[in-house]
Amino acid sequence: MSGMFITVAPTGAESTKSQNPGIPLQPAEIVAQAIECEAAGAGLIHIHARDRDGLSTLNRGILQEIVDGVSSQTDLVVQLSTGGSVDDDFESRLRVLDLGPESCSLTCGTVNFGTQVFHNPLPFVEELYLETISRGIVPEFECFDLGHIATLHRLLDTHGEPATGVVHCNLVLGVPGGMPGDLPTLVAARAALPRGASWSATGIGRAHLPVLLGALAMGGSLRVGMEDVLRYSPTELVRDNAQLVERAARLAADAQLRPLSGEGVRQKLGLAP
Ligand code: KMH
Ligand code: ZN
Repeated sequence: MSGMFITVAPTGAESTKSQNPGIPLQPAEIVAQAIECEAAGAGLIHIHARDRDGLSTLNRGILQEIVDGVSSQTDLVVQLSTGGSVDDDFESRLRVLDLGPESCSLTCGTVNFGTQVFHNPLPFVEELYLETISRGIVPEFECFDLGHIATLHRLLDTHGEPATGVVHCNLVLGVPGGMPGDLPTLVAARAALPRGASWSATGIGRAHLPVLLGALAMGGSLRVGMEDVLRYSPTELVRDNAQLVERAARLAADAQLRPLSGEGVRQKLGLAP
Protein backbone atom coordinates (compact mmCIF):
# COMPACT_ATOMS: atom_id res chain seq x y z
CA MET A 1 0.00 0.00 0.00
CA SER A 2 1.29 3.45 -0.83
CA GLY A 3 0.69 6.60 1.17
CA MET A 4 2.35 8.30 4.07
CA PHE A 5 1.61 8.20 7.77
CA ILE A 6 2.33 10.11 10.94
CA THR A 7 4.04 8.44 13.87
CA VAL A 8 3.76 10.02 17.28
CA ALA A 9 6.50 9.48 19.85
CA PRO A 10 4.86 11.10 22.88
CA THR A 11 7.26 10.44 25.74
CA GLY A 12 10.80 9.15 25.11
CA ALA A 13 13.25 8.37 27.86
CA GLU A 14 14.99 11.62 28.57
CA SER A 15 12.72 14.67 28.81
CA THR A 16 11.14 15.85 32.06
CA LYS A 17 8.05 17.75 33.19
CA SER A 18 10.34 20.53 34.38
CA GLN A 19 11.45 21.03 30.76
CA ASN A 20 7.87 20.87 29.47
CA PRO A 21 4.87 20.18 31.76
CA GLY A 22 2.84 18.93 28.77
CA ILE A 23 4.89 15.76 28.28
CA PRO A 24 2.88 12.64 29.20
CA LEU A 25 4.78 10.30 31.52
CA GLN A 26 2.26 8.15 33.39
CA PRO A 27 0.23 5.48 31.54
CA ALA A 28 -3.09 7.33 31.81
CA GLU A 29 -1.51 10.53 30.46
CA ILE A 30 0.09 8.68 27.57
CA VAL A 31 -3.17 6.93 26.65
CA ALA A 32 -5.14 10.20 26.85
CA GLN A 33 -2.68 11.92 24.52
CA ALA A 34 -2.64 8.89 22.19
CA ILE A 35 -6.41 9.25 21.73
CA GLU A 36 -6.02 12.94 20.86
CA CYS A 37 -3.14 12.20 18.50
CA GLU A 38 -5.14 9.61 16.61
CA ALA A 39 -7.96 12.13 16.19
CA ALA A 40 -5.38 14.63 14.89
CA GLY A 41 -4.07 12.20 12.23
CA ALA A 42 -1.49 9.85 13.77
CA GLY A 43 -1.46 6.21 12.62
CA LEU A 44 1.34 4.71 14.74
CA ILE A 45 2.55 5.31 18.28
CA HIS A 46 6.13 4.74 19.48
CA ILE A 47 5.94 3.96 23.19
CA HIS A 48 8.35 4.46 26.09
CA ALA A 49 7.37 3.96 29.74
CA ARG A 50 8.27 5.88 32.88
CA ASP A 51 8.05 4.77 36.49
CA ARG A 52 6.02 6.49 39.21
CA ASP A 53 8.82 9.04 39.62
CA GLY A 54 8.81 9.82 35.92
CA LEU A 55 12.09 8.02 35.23
CA SER A 56 12.61 5.85 32.15
CA THR A 57 11.82 2.17 32.68
CA LEU A 58 11.41 -1.02 30.66
CA ASN A 59 9.14 -2.47 33.35
CA ARG A 60 6.83 -4.78 31.44
CA GLY A 61 3.87 -4.24 33.77
CA ILE A 62 3.90 -0.51 33.06
CA LEU A 63 4.47 -1.04 29.35
CA GLN A 64 1.57 -3.50 29.26
CA GLU A 65 -0.69 -0.98 31.00
CA ILE A 66 0.09 1.58 28.29
CA VAL A 67 -0.34 -0.96 25.47
CA ASP A 68 -3.68 -2.13 26.88
CA GLY A 69 -4.96 1.44 27.16
CA VAL A 70 -3.82 2.43 23.68
CA SER A 71 -5.05 -0.77 22.04
CA SER A 72 -8.47 -0.69 23.68
CA GLN A 73 -9.12 2.99 23.01
CA THR A 74 -7.44 3.64 19.65
CA ASP A 75 -6.66 1.85 16.41
CA LEU A 76 -3.07 3.12 16.40
CA VAL A 77 -0.36 0.65 15.42
CA VAL A 78 1.60 -0.04 18.59
CA GLN A 79 5.37 0.14 18.47
CA LEU A 80 7.43 -0.46 21.59
CA SER A 81 10.84 1.07 22.03
CA THR A 82 13.66 -1.43 22.42
CA GLY A 83 16.04 1.50 22.77
CA GLY A 84 14.86 2.48 26.22
CA SER A 85 17.40 4.82 27.75
CA VAL A 86 21.18 4.80 27.33
CA ASP A 87 21.41 3.01 30.71
CA ASP A 88 19.29 -0.03 29.82
CA ASP A 89 21.00 -3.41 29.40
CA PHE A 90 20.62 -5.54 26.29
CA GLU A 91 18.66 -8.33 28.00
CA SER A 92 15.97 -5.93 29.29
CA ARG A 93 15.74 -4.32 25.87
CA LEU A 94 15.23 -7.73 24.22
CA ARG A 95 12.59 -8.77 26.72
CA VAL A 96 10.32 -5.93 25.60
CA LEU A 97 9.46 -8.25 22.70
CA ASP A 98 7.80 -10.66 25.16
CA LEU A 99 4.87 -8.22 25.16
CA GLY A 100 4.21 -9.13 21.53
CA PRO A 101 3.89 -5.66 19.99
CA GLU A 102 2.96 -5.21 16.35
CA SER A 103 6.18 -3.27 15.86
CA CYS A 104 9.35 -2.37 17.75
CA SER A 105 12.20 0.03 17.21
CA LEU A 106 15.56 -1.47 16.22
CA THR A 107 18.49 0.92 16.21
CA CYS A 108 21.07 -0.09 13.62
CA GLY A 109 24.24 0.92 15.44
CA THR A 110 25.95 2.68 18.30
CA VAL A 111 25.83 6.47 18.33
CA ASN A 112 27.08 9.25 20.56
CA PHE A 113 24.02 10.70 22.28
CA GLY A 114 24.95 14.11 23.59
CA THR A 115 27.52 13.43 26.28
CA GLN A 116 26.40 9.80 26.53
CA VAL A 117 26.56 6.74 24.26
CA PHE A 118 23.59 4.78 22.93
CA HIS A 119 25.02 1.27 22.64
CA ASN A 120 23.90 -0.96 19.77
CA PRO A 121 26.77 -3.31 18.85
CA LEU A 122 26.22 -5.52 15.82
CA PRO A 123 25.70 -8.82 17.73
CA PHE A 124 22.87 -7.21 19.73
CA VAL A 125 21.35 -5.67 16.61
CA GLU A 126 21.43 -9.06 14.88
CA GLU A 127 19.91 -10.88 17.84
CA LEU A 128 17.12 -8.32 18.10
CA TYR A 129 16.46 -8.54 14.36
CA LEU A 130 16.28 -12.35 14.41
CA GLU A 131 13.86 -12.18 17.37
CA THR A 132 11.56 -9.85 15.41
CA ILE A 133 11.56 -12.29 12.50
CA SER A 134 10.76 -15.33 14.62
CA ARG A 135 8.00 -13.47 16.52
CA GLY A 136 6.38 -11.80 13.49
CA ILE A 137 7.09 -8.27 14.78
CA VAL A 138 7.70 -5.44 12.31
CA PRO A 139 11.00 -3.76 13.13
CA GLU A 140 11.35 -0.05 12.55
CA PHE A 141 15.02 0.36 11.66
CA GLU A 142 16.19 3.49 13.47
CA CYS A 143 19.07 5.13 11.61
CA PHE A 144 20.85 7.91 13.45
CA ASP A 145 23.79 7.93 11.05
CA LEU A 146 24.63 6.96 7.47
CA GLY A 147 26.67 4.03 8.82
CA HIS A 148 23.48 2.67 10.37
CA ILE A 149 21.96 2.44 6.90
CA ALA A 150 24.99 0.45 5.75
CA THR A 151 24.36 -1.89 8.70
CA LEU A 152 20.71 -2.19 7.68
CA HIS A 153 21.80 -3.40 4.23
CA ARG A 154 24.13 -5.87 5.90
CA LEU A 155 21.33 -7.17 8.16
CA LEU A 156 19.04 -7.75 5.19
CA ASP A 157 21.80 -9.37 3.14
CA THR A 158 22.80 -11.68 5.99
CA HIS A 159 19.48 -12.56 7.58
CA GLY A 160 16.87 -11.87 4.91
CA GLU A 161 13.76 -9.74 4.97
CA PRO A 162 11.66 -8.73 7.99
CA ALA A 163 8.73 -10.82 9.18
CA THR A 164 6.10 -9.16 6.99
CA GLY A 165 8.40 -8.61 4.01
CA VAL A 166 8.32 -4.82 4.45
CA VAL A 167 11.44 -2.84 5.33
CA HIS A 168 10.47 0.25 7.32
CA CYS A 169 13.08 2.78 8.49
CA ASN A 170 13.00 5.91 10.56
CA LEU A 171 15.74 8.45 9.82
CA VAL A 172 16.66 10.36 12.97
CA LEU A 173 18.49 13.61 12.31
CA GLY A 174 19.83 16.20 14.70
CA VAL A 175 20.88 14.08 17.69
CA PRO A 176 24.14 15.62 18.94
CA GLY A 177 26.52 12.87 17.80
CA GLY A 178 24.36 11.59 14.94
CA MET A 179 23.50 12.85 11.45
CA PRO A 180 23.01 16.61 11.29
CA GLY A 181 19.45 17.82 10.80
CA ASP A 182 19.75 19.46 7.42
CA LEU A 183 18.30 18.85 4.00
CA PRO A 184 21.45 17.61 2.18
CA THR A 185 21.88 14.95 4.88
CA LEU A 186 18.23 13.92 4.67
CA VAL A 187 18.52 13.58 0.89
CA ALA A 188 21.69 11.49 1.24
CA ALA A 189 20.16 9.25 3.89
CA ARG A 190 17.00 8.69 1.91
CA ALA A 191 19.06 7.84 -1.19
CA ALA A 192 21.03 5.24 0.78
CA LEU A 193 17.93 3.30 1.91
CA PRO A 194 17.15 -0.12 0.47
CA ARG A 195 15.11 0.10 -2.72
CA GLY A 196 11.39 0.15 -2.03
CA ALA A 197 11.74 0.73 1.72
CA SER A 198 9.01 2.50 3.63
CA TRP A 199 10.54 5.38 5.57
CA SER A 200 9.81 8.21 7.93
CA ALA A 201 12.04 10.93 9.28
CA THR A 202 12.28 12.91 12.45
CA GLY A 203 14.33 15.95 13.34
CA ILE A 204 15.39 16.41 16.94
CA GLY A 205 14.96 19.81 18.58
CA ARG A 206 15.49 22.68 16.18
CA ALA A 207 15.92 20.21 13.30
CA HIS A 208 12.27 19.22 13.71
CA LEU A 209 10.59 21.44 11.12
CA PRO A 210 13.28 21.37 8.41
CA VAL A 211 13.34 17.58 8.51
CA LEU A 212 9.54 17.33 8.57
CA LEU A 213 9.22 19.63 5.55
CA GLY A 214 11.98 17.82 3.68
CA ALA A 215 10.49 14.39 4.35
CA LEU A 216 7.09 15.60 3.23
CA ALA A 217 8.55 16.96 -0.01
CA MET A 218 10.26 13.62 -0.67
CA GLY A 219 7.15 11.52 -0.07
CA GLY A 220 8.23 10.10 3.28
CA SER A 221 6.22 9.48 6.40
CA LEU A 222 6.66 11.77 9.40
CA ARG A 223 7.52 11.16 13.01
CA VAL A 224 6.66 13.89 15.49
CA GLY A 225 6.25 13.99 19.26
CA MET A 226 7.63 15.21 22.54
CA GLU A 227 10.27 12.49 22.59
CA ASP A 228 11.94 14.52 19.86
CA VAL A 229 10.96 18.15 20.35
CA LEU A 230 9.72 20.22 23.29
CA ARG A 231 9.47 23.65 21.64
CA TYR A 232 6.76 24.52 19.14
CA SER A 233 8.60 27.65 18.04
CA PRO A 234 11.61 29.57 19.34
CA THR A 235 9.36 31.34 21.86
CA GLU A 236 6.71 28.70 22.63
CA LEU A 237 6.73 25.34 24.36
CA VAL A 238 4.83 22.46 22.76
CA ARG A 239 1.37 22.28 24.39
CA ASP A 240 0.96 18.53 23.98
CA ASN A 241 1.59 15.84 21.40
CA ALA A 242 -1.64 16.47 19.53
CA GLN A 243 -0.40 19.97 18.70
CA LEU A 244 2.59 18.46 16.88
CA VAL A 245 0.45 15.87 15.07
CA GLU A 246 -2.04 18.59 14.07
CA ARG A 247 0.75 20.66 12.53
CA ALA A 248 2.16 17.66 10.65
CA ALA A 249 -1.31 16.73 9.37
CA ARG A 250 -1.96 20.34 8.33
CA LEU A 251 1.31 20.52 6.40
CA ALA A 252 0.58 17.14 4.81
CA ALA A 253 -2.87 18.40 3.75
CA ASP A 254 -1.24 21.50 2.24
CA ALA A 255 0.99 19.11 0.28
CA GLN A 256 -2.18 17.29 -0.84
CA LEU A 257 -1.35 14.19 1.19
CA ARG A 258 -3.68 12.37 3.52
CA PRO A 259 -1.97 10.44 6.33
CA LEU A 260 -2.98 6.80 6.68
CA SER A 261 -5.05 5.68 9.64
CA GLY A 262 -3.90 2.79 11.82
CA GLU A 263 -5.55 0.33 9.45
CA GLY A 264 -3.77 1.89 6.47
CA VAL A 265 -0.44 1.73 8.32
CA ARG A 266 -1.05 -1.96 9.05
CA GLN A 267 -1.53 -2.59 5.35
CA LYS A 268 1.54 -0.57 4.42
CA LEU A 269 3.73 -2.45 6.90
CA GLY A 270 2.37 -5.84 5.92
CA LEU A 271 0.55 -6.35 9.21
CA ALA A 272 -2.84 -6.69 7.53
CA PRO A 273 -3.92 -8.39 4.29
N1 KMH B 1 16.26 7.01 24.30
C1 KMH B 1 17.27 6.74 23.32
C2 KMH B 1 18.56 6.41 24.00
C3 KMH B 1 14.35 3.94 20.56
O1 KMH B 1 13.33 4.26 21.13
O2 KMH B 1 14.51 2.86 20.05
C4 KMH B 1 16.91 5.65 22.41
C5 KMH B 1 15.63 5.75 21.71
C6 KMH B 1 15.50 4.91 20.49
O3 KMH B 1 14.70 6.42 22.10
ZN1 ZN C 1 12.27 6.11 21.34
